[in-house]
Amino acid sequence: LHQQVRSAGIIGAPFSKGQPRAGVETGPDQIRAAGLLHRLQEQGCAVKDYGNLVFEDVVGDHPVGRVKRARAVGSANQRLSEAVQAAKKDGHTSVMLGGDHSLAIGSIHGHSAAVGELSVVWVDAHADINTPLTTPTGNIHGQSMSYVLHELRSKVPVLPNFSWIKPCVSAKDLVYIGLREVDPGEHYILKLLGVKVFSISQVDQLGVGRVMEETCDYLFAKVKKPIHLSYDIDAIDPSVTPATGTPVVGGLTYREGVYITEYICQTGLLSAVDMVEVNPLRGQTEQQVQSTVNTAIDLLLGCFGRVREGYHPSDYHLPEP
Ligand code: NNH
Ligand code: MN
Ligand code: MN
Ligand code: MN
Repeated sequence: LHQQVRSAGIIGAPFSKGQPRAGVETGPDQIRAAGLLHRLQEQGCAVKDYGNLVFEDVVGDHPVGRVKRARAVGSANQRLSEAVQAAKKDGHTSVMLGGDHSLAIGSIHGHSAAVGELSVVWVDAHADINTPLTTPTGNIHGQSMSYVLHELRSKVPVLPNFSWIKPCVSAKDLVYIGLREVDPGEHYILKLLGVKVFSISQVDQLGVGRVMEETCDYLFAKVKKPIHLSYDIDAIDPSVTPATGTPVVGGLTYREGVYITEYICQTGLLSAVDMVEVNPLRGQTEQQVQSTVNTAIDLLLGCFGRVREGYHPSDYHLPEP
């Protein structure tokens, strides 16, 4: 049935202070309530649920320059980093359920602290690579990559509660897929660092099959590093996943989105995944919320060996008449 035994270490991160819209902190519980654990177990995946992290309130978290709620984001991510390190040390593929995408800071940091150098595949409508000085919004969920990239170290001031963060990813080990709303400062950074980007336009041009082949050819050119898949649900078209804080028209189809997870899974290198920005309060109907949550689950099932062609047990016998 399954080529290898997989195990998922689920970490709920009910955190929303990397952006201004309430509701995204309910993502982990909604994704669990829709059956994630059972569905993973059903497909032969071992599951350990570490529960939800508890994030302390931070008083006096006033803006630092343009950056909003730095202290809360810094301390939440420090806690998350430790949880991801623990899940990796227990031998699991770490699954971080967000929460907003600022949580990628702690997830990537903890993953790298546990396993060393990583490849990062960032699937998103947005690049989330603003620095505290280029951000047009001040929201840290639009800045996550800037804190973990070696190459941006000298461009990123150390914010309160961020001093524990050590850059741990090289620009050459990062691939973006699905971008379609990139700020000018971000576009400059991507060109400056020569980051590999498959914008939604390249997905149109090449098709998702070639995008994934080229993604892995590029990342595996020298050595095969463990993969960190950071999946922002807003990468998918809002007709499918409307319940998210910043929907952007013209996104990945459901099928393209799932194909990305199937392809990454079959590399055998997936070591941590983030599923972020599912915000049930942003759905206008129950159907919109369910479609968003169910898509998040299907993406995670794809990460853990689900294939759409179907399966049969290795001892299957065709019934004789
Ligand atoms: N680029 C914008 C910013 O930096 C929007 C980021 N919003 C996201 N990112 N949802 O995935 O604030
Ligand atoms: Mn069942
Ligand atoms: Mn994002
Ligand atoms: Mn996004």
